[in-house]
Amino acid sequence: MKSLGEFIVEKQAEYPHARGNLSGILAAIRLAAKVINRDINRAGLVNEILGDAGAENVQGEQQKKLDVFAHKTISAAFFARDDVAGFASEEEENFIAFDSEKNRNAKYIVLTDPLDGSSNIDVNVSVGTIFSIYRRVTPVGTPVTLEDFLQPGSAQVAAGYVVYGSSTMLVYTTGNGVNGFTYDPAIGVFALSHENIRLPDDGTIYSVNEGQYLKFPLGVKKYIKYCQDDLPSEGRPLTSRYIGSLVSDFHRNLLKGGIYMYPQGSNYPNGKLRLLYECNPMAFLAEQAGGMATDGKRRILDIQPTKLHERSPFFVGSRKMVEKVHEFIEKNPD
Ligand code: AHM
Ligand code: MG
Repeated sequence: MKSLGEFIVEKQAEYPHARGNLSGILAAIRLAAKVINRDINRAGLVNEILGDAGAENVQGEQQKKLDVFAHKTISAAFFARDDVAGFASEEEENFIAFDSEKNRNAKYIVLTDPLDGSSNIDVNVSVGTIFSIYRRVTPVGTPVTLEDFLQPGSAQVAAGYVVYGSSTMLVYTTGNGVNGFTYDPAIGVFALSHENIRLPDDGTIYSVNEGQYLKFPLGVKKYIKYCQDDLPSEGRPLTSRYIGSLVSDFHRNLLKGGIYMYPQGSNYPNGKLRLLYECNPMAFLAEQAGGMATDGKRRILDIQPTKLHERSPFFVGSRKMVEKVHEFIEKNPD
């Protein structure tokens, strides 16, 4: 068995000049994941962590107690180390500039969705933590600024997620393939279980909130009808699977092949998902596994963000499926 810790050390050794900062950040995420995992597993038993926090986040969404708790856990895990200069999260309007001298001297910033799909917590459905890591663009030694966070996804140094599912897994990339680690709670170790994950080029699963169908652009509606066509010779109808937890839906499609879509709609003119800590990290993982991620027209990783909590339409998964939905979008402008 190879643990995540061993794997990280091994990878770091391939870069003789690496100083271990990125490894330190991954170790902080690993620790936070264990703490969040423990609390999610007890969510039905412990009143203090189940239910609404009674406040809204910057997106105007109800915060769950576990959202707040996960945000604090991750933030504390980073602050306890010296490798992160700044941190931004779905749960806070502004980024946090860690202001100890050591943190100001750090090279990296991290963006996270601490608990994605949290509306699923109360009903025991899988949720996740998403992270995205960049090298800062402002000089080390100074406090980080918004500019450090508004980098295109192509500048990500590492990205990944933790899925708290029937088992808990951590999946990440540093730009050299995608690897997955399954948590063994008995020994408290993430063990390498999915080496060099490849996203199948084509798939049979489409994931979209079809309740929003009438609000979608025409091209997306037509693609959904294409998925539903009864054409066994071409492998259709496809299978519809939608958990409503991006991490879980993405993870299933990553392993089995499929497409996940959150298009723009009349209720969400720019889509629902956030570019910086939902779309970009998933796009980086998808591409690293051989898949594709776009906003229906542009490659997600090429988009220059202008706001911390910017939203984007999102189409991600098997290359052929994303190309197919593009054909429909191009042929059917609204
Ligand atoms: P969250 O970060 O507030 O949990 O919202 C993001 C989630 C995604 O995990 C999921 O794919 C999507 O919202 C589901 O949205 P909808 O309920 O509109 O289908
Ligand atoms: Mg989210």
